[in-house]
Amino acid sequence: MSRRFAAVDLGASSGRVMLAELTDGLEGMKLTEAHRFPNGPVRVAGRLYWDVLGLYREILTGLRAAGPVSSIGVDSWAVDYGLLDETGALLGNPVHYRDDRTRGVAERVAGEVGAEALYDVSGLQVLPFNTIYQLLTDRLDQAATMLLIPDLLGYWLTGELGAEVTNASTTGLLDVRSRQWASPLIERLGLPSGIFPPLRQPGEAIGGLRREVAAEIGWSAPVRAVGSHDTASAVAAVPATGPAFAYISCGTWSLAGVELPGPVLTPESRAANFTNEAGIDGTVRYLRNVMGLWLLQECLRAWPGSDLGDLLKAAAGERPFAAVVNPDEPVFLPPGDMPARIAGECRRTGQRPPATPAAYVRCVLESLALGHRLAVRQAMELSGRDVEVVHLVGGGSRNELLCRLTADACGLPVVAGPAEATTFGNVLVQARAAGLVSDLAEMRSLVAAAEPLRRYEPSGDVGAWDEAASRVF
Ligand code: ADP
Ligand code: LRH
Repeated sequence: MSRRFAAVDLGASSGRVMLAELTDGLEGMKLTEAHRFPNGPVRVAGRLYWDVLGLYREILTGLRAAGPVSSIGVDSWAVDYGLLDETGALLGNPVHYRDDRTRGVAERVAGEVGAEALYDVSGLQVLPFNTIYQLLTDRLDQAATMLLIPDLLGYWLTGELGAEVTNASTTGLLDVRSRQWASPLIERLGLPSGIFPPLRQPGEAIGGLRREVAAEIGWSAPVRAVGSHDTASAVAAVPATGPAFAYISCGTWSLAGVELPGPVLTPESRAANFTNEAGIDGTVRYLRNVMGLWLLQECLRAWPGSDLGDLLKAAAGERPFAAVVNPDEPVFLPPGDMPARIAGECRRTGQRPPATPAAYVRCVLESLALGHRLAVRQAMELSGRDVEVVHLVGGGSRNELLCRLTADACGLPVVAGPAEATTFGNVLVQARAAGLVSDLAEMRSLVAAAEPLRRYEPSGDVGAWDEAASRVF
């Protein structure tokens, strides 16, 4: 018998509704794209938002196109949220994590609570936009409930309130040890503890579609919690065959690190700004955010009419190491003229800025490879985990030059794919709840069997990477 599942996966650059077909014998898993739609920041009156209602409408279009399924799972980027009033109505449009409303808040909170104490509770890396800092700038007087984006969409689809735990772990307000809301910290910060809904686990049933939703799409099915943080789903679907692997979930962001059985909360780990996010089955995603293909996306936006494929071909022929930047400079975080900011960073570090779009693309990809190398090396050192192979998943795995540069920079083989790892992770958690799959290892072997993967052996001059790194780190 074959079973169909729908995965709603919202990335920061695009959203998709994917249809997966699995057979009981598990000899094959077929993914098809029912609907894909663009996503991105919308600036309104000086503030950056997500178009959350537009995304909801696209989800309904996608579900209608997908046709009836056994269950639906929703994942999205982390951190951002909507607030509901006591009637369940949305209070204001969710703000985009690239908005500057949290400027200075992380520093203020560290001053008040202590950076060590915060890390000891949440194990989270400090990113200026973590939910904890956003909430402290928000108007909460009317708020009855805070819902992270997939939970908000789940509420609109089913009417049920809850907070899925992998995504809740990106708020800065979840206890990294107990995986419960960190009530003493929430109280200490003066946040209203009642707005944090009960936690739910990946695989748990959320509820059936609201009658009006079922009428609109033409069928009904239960919605099930998955690893609703897109990175949790992506890492669950890394097609690793043993424990000695690092991963880079590479899309708008590159999330680079290792999977561990428990958190690393040492002072060295905090100093390196490594995060301990909650994964499927009690695992820990020990990683750091690298700025990712956002750098390239924003360059392309600055060059109307440019073609990514043509630029990547041209970049492959550009002179190596002409210029590199630290991809994680905070100046790159907001939207805006990316080539100008890259040129500024090159000048600041005593390098001549790239002269052509192809040279900029080369600079971006070598800089990202340097960021990948640093994060993978530090993840190994700080966790003590042995790494023999780096799995690169997400849209970035389609970028052959980036995969090759990452293998060279890390001095490790890179196995690229699947590009839709997040969807696989989302679907496989649903399939497991339906009794079709057993554990993480079996999920991973199913992904490896379902997708052609490419392997890049490291080559080139390691000394040249060391020299390039010394210019910017
Ligand atoms: P997100 O989930 O954050 O929106 P994705 O995982 O979908 O991101 O990855 C999107 C990125 O993948 C694009 O910005 C682009 O750089 C890269 N990408 C997608 N398709 C290709 C392709 N055919 N060749 C090279 N790069 C690609
Ligand atoms: C990737 C991601 C990442 C978060 C960022 C906000 O899409 O979820 O794991 O840090 O978005």
